[in-house]
Amino acid sequence: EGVQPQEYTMVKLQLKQLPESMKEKFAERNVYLVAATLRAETMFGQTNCWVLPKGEYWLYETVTKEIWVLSERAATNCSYQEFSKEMGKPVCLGTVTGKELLGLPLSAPLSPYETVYALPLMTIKMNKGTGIVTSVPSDAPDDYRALQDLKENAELREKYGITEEMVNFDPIPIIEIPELGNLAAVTVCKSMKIKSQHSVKKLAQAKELCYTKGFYEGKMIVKGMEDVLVKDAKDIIKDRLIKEGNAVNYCE
Ligand code: A2H
Repeated sequence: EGVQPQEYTMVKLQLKQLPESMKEKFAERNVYLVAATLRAETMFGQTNCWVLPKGEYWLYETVTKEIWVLSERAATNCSYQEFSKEMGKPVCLGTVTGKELLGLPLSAPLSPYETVYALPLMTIKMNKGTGIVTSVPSDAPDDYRALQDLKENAELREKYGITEEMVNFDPIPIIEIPELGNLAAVTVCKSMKIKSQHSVKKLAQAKELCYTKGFYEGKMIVKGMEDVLVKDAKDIIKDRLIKEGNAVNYCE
């Protein structure tokens, strides 16, 4: 937890199907899992979205009547950042647990996969960002490893009601990094022999390597953005997501 304010992009992944507990009351509403990311330019590589099974999430109603699923803490912060009518008074229409969200289909902006799924990540911190994390296994070691855990472990999938189809998504090459290639997180996790999402120390090293090298030396390889440096792409993509109504700026 730094003392510096952190500037995130909140990316909205719309639920294509509601959890049982919401089906009647919210049938006509647009409901989004709202994920906080520092890497807007990687949204082309989304394969799923992470929630904390034991986490409790608010159904936060924004000033424009959208419903955002995020932590209470994030909802309160949002209410100070022009997303609520009254400052400091977030409207809460109910709560859901992460468990209830598991396995639900979503649409993730900019991802080539038309439908992705909400999956369990045990290392989510509820006191950071929104408590929801979008997953880019090509460039985020944590995401790659957690998705591999679910792919490799049928018992883990069963425990959370996750099917093979929900995890059957390949990492997407979106950024080329000198020496690390176009699936940096995969390369680094393999070469460091990281075997679990709970391998916290190694994952922190892997993350640092991918992040620093990727940000300064990486180039985009997605269509229409070929050769744009990652550090230049970030704001271009962020602005595009915001303009299209798929993201907002968020500070904490
Ligand atoms: B990043 P910082 Cl491709 N708990 O987004 C755990 N992790 C969280 C979180 C929470 N409550 N909220 C956000 N995060 C993740 C993309 C990404 C991210 C890529 C590469 C690196 C990377 C796709 N996942 O982060 O502690 C989110 O994952 C490495 C810096 O505030 C968010 O950005 O610095 C990042 O951690 C925020 O971490």
